[in-house]
Amino acid sequence: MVVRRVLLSGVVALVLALSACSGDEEKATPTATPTSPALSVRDAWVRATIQQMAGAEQSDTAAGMAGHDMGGMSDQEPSGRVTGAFMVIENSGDAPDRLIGASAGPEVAGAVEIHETTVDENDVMRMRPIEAIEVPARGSVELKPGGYHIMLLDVQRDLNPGDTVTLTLTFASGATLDVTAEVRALE
Ligand SMILES: [Cu+2]
Repeated sequence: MVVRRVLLSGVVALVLALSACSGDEEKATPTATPTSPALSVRDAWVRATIQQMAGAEQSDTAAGMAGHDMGGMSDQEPSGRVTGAFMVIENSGDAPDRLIGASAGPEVAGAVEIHETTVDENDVMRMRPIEAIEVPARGSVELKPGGYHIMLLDVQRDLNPGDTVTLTLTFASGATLDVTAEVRALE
């Protein structure tokens, strides 16, 4: 406890929360982990899948989705349906956190990854899986087309505007958040 006492109160709370729910192991079980009161999500949405099937008038972002770099995902069919989830993650706590995983349930997506879209020197948009997205203390991070996003791979059904998708976000602190994302067409 001596070590913990010298830490910031927010960090102490996280350490205690982790040790309380993880028992002897460091890894947290998502279903048993309490939602962090410091983390919240707003403006969550998922791009409709039908949009990218049309193909005719794709925006740069949709084209980027279609031309997705499947590096490291060789077990995925390149032609499999993919889409992105976007939101603002807010952290009211004194300690930064990191989004390290997300899931949508096997009935929605065969796999879910955290991605970053970047533009290379030839103005080509590329996406790549990343390990985490930093959520700053007393700040927020935006997941948006052309930037950070949650990638739904091997999508199992049509996602039409007005549908909702429930995503479970997992953070490095051990916190999880269930997010209801509305399906929207790309504008
Ligand atoms: Cu992606």
